[in-house]
Amino acid sequence: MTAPGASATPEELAKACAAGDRRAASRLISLLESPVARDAQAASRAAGTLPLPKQTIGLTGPPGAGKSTLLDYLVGLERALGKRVGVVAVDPSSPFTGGALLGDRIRMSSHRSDSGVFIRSMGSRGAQGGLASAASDALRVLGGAGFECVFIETVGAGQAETEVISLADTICLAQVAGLGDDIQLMKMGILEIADVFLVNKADRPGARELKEQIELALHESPGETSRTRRMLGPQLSTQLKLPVWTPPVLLVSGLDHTGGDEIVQALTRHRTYLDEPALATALRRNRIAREMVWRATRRLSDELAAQLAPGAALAALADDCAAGRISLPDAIDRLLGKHP
Ligand SMILES: Nc1nc2c(ncn2[C@@H]2O[C@H](COP(=O)(O)OP(=O)(O)OP(=O)(O)O)[C@@H](O)[C@H]2O)c(=O)[nH]1
Ligand SMILES: [Mg+2]
Repeated sequence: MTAPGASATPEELAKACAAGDRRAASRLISLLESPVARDAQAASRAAGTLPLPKQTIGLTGPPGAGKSTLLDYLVGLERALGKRVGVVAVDPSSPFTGGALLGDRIRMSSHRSDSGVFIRSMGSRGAQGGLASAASDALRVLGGAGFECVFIETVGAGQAETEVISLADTICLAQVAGLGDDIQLMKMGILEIADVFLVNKADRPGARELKEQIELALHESPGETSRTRRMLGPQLSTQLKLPVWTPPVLLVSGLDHTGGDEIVQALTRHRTYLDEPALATALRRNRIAREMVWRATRRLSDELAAQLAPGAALAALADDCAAGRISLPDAIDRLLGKHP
């Protein structure tokens, strides 16, 4: 098959992806991030026909926790198992687009020349749906292009990052000693987001203590900490006889290359856990349904924001409200056309 030309449509690019053309994959992802709504939408539709990767692994954690360094190491280990590996590094604060995150580039440079590895940074919000939608579509592009194991790196802060990380089948949370205390961990609600805990920079003081703190917190945590169970809800979990998943807490160092085999083992174990057929079906449905809801919500909210743009009608309502002629809830009803 000849490579698609410069004027190739998103459908042609998607077809070329499915035939394993990585340049087409790269171009389709750029289109997903396009500020031109029409292009981004067309790319999203074309990407939507491609399959998700067999395994998507989210890696999140505070800035500087060593995520990219760890990924560089993990990519090598997964490659050694013969898998084709993708990495999508999502950084909403990045002013760059198109894989130009300097740090990620340098840290993962050891895989740059490997055609079995695809590394991509995404920072642009694009024209529609936001970063999480573009990242989700990018996962399909990579799945379509034959990358069976795809990592998503993100700093776990705002709404967009939460959506991005929830796209992963398995979530790893990297923590390092010295950034905050166990209380801090609990406050952040981190016990509930991860399937696997990575206490990174094991070469530094305090790592072992942090591992013990997390294990203790998991042990003492009231109620259900399993992400899968929370995602499916108690009723469906009981129906599916969902076994308990106790998140492993692993001491690792991306820099020293220690603990990687344990990570790969934990990822495989979690994959096997999720692959039980009835559970896999329920999770697939749940994931797509959740994504449909947040994408639809986003679309409605964008449409509404455009409709409600400041204008004479809004100003008049605000004046009425300020003068006490109408209450704020009534003014909002009227703004939304819910009042005659
Ligand atoms: N001592 C030690 N330092 C490490 C280790 N892993 C990474 N670092 C260092 O920590 C710093 C941050 O590493 P990154 O891999 O960029 O961390 P990150 O979590 O990807 O950072 P952001 O993407 O900016 O959130 C770098 O200076 C690394 O060299 C480790 O295992 N031990
Ligand atoms: Mg990084």
